[in-house]
Order: sequence, then structure tokens, then C-alpha cells
Amino acid sequence: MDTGYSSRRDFVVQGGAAFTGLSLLHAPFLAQAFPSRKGEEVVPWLDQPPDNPAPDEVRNLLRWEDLDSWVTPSDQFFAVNHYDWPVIDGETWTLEIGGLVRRPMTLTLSELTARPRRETVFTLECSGNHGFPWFIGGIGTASWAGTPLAPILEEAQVLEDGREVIFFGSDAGEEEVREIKMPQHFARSMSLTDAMSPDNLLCYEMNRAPLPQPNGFPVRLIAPGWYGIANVKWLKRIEVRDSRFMGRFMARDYVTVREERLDGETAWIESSVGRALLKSVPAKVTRSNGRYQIVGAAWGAPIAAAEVRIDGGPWVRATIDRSEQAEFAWTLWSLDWTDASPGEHAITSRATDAAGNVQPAMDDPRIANKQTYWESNGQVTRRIRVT
Ligand SMILES: Nc1nc2c(c(=O)[nH]1)N[C@H]1C(S)=C(S)[C@@H](COP(=O)(O)O)O[C@H]1N2
Ligand SMILES: [Mo]
Repeated sequence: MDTGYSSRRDFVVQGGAAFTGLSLLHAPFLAQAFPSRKGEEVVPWLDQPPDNPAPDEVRNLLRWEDLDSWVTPSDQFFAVNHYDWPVIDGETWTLEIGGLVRRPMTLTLSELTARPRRETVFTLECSGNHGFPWFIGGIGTASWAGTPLAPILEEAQVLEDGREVIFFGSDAGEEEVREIKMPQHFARSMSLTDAMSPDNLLCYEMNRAPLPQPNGFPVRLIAPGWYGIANVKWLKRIEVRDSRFMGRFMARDYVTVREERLDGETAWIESSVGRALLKSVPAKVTRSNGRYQIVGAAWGAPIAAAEVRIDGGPWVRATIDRSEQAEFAWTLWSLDWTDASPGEHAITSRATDAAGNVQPAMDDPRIANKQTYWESNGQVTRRIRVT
């Protein structure tokens, strides 16, 4: 997908580190500009999310008040898993490329890291984020590095019939369909066309260090522009097939159910969660010398504008922080809240993308007629007390 967006900051270098003068790379790595003021204090939101009820599956959710850098430090990055958390030995690990290819391949970690390296700053959001009151921090932005997937599929020589590419993780569990119980690895697929996107990486580094174990060590797929679920961790095998893959995470789970009007009739449409959607949130409110500032993030598409509405008043344009940007990363914004009066207030944000699409309101039919919690990109409202 070519968005024509010019400020992408990913790049390919041969054989490892060749750092250029991009501001992302200024030392120390994580100290980028951030909309903040000297001596400011964070005013916590009144509507704090309930405790995470599933700590085995979901870890380390982002606390929005803590956001103070464009790139999320790895130890503050959330993690989601559906089966076990595999612990893999990078020395003995291999990646199989098979199925409808002329030349099946087995790649070791050192073979992958010897290939051309590319780094992309990408905001990874779980498609369930904002689907439950407790789940509002299933998002983070990291600098992911690895080797592009497309040249490897080219070398494997996909056969004429190859249409679908399945990515299998090492983690496994038991699944049941019509009373048939079967062991299954975590797996997601993409069309061959989507898999061949030059953006996709076989990723082995997060924020300039080996991938942490919870985030997929030693190698995961990074599919910039897609929801978290597509970014298969702990990769084990890539399999090319001639028909659509109908595993749990494509066809039974991570399926959005929505009532739509088609030709004057109501149709219930079931669709597989795929590409990221336009979204924004008010991240935090700060106070400095009695002056309030609202800081937020917007992502899911190239961002043209972010607006804020207080207590159902008019939409006010925030200032977009253009100092740190990448095609697939969130954009930070801020707004001086000049007339903050004592009492409780509701703060809502909405993003507009470069094509003019506006993040849907909660009563927009796309959100209101959605019956499942996936892909909850409706406008987010937070509550705060000004003293
Ligand atoms: N192998 C494997 N990959 C996986 C998952 C999983 O359970 N197993 N969870 C997916 C989901 S739902 C999300 S949101 C992202 C989360 O990536 P993170 O844990 O690095 O934040 O990983 C995806 N990749
Ligand atoms: Mo997810």
C-alpha cells in the first residue's frame, strides 16, 4: 500500500549497523522530543481502568499517564499471548519456509541476521484494545529491526498456485471444531500479495536489542500497518498454500461481527481482523504553574489532524508534533487547555487522516452496530478533575 506519505524513516542497510543522521538515532536512543513542559505534573484520569483480569495472557499494559517518549521502552511494552510463552534457544532455532515453493529453506538466526537489515518504527496495537474497560493499554511503539520477508519468499520461489502465506508460531494449544480436538500452533495468514509487501520484516530486534522473550524471541513477523494479531511471534514455519487458511485466529476468533445495511436489508457481516484503523486517544493531562495541557496520540493512518472536545463543546485543533514521525508510528499531539475550570471534565479526541477520513464517534454505525469488541477505534473519552 503506497500512501504517498513522504516522511518515512525506515531504511535498508547492508550487513548490520550503519547509523545515519536520522533524529530517531540520536543518543540516548529513547530520549526523543516529547510535548512536555518544565516542572509539569501529571493529573491522573478519574476513570482508571479496572485491574487486568487475565495476567497470564496480557502483560504490562501501557499506563497512558506514563507516556513520555515517542518510542515505548521495551520494559514498558505490553505483551499478549494465547497459548504458552515459549522460551526458545536462539542457537538451535530454525525457521522453515515450505509448502508451494520450488526451493524450501531452513534458516538459522545467524543466517537471518547476516541478511540486509531494515528498521521500522511501528505502533503495534492489539485489535482488542478499548474493547473492555480494563483493556486500554494494549498498544506501544517500538523500533523493530530485521530482514525484509519479500526477498526470502522470492528466493524460495513461490509456485504458480501459491496464494496464501501462513505464519506459524512455536506456541501451541488445543483447539476444538465440531467436537474434534486437535493440537494447534498459533497461526495467522496473509494473501501472497500482502505477504510480499516490502514493509514486512522477519524481526529479531526491538529498540536496538534482541527481541525480548515475551515479544517473540528470537524472530517474529512485523507487519507494519496491521493490527497486533498479524504480527506472529516466536516464528517457526512459513507455509505457502493454494487456498485460504481458516485457523482459529483467522476465521473463528479475531472475527468482527457487524450489522450493516446492504441494499436496504440488514446483513450480519463477519470479517477477519486485518489492517489497523484510524484512532486517537487523549493520553494525559499535565499541569504546570496552574496551566493545563492535554497530550495525546493518533495512529492507524498518516495523521492530518487531531482535535479535542471538552464536555461536548466545539472541536478544537491540537498541535501535531512533527518532530518525531514515521509512516507506521503514532503521531503525538498537544493542546493548551486555556479555560480549564475547577470541577470534573470529559475529554474526547478524534483523528483525521491524510485522506480526510475522520475517526468514528461512538454512535457511528460502524462502532454502534459492531457486536464484537475487536477493532474498537471509536472516539475515546476520559474524565478528569481540575482543582
Ligand atoms: N505466536 C504468537 N504470536 C502472536 C500472539 C500469540 O498469542 N502467539 N498474539 C498476537 C496478538 S493478539 C498481539 S496483540 C501481538 C502482541 O505483540 P506483543 O506481545 O509484542 O505486544 O502479538 C501477536 N502475535
Ligand atoms: Mo491482540
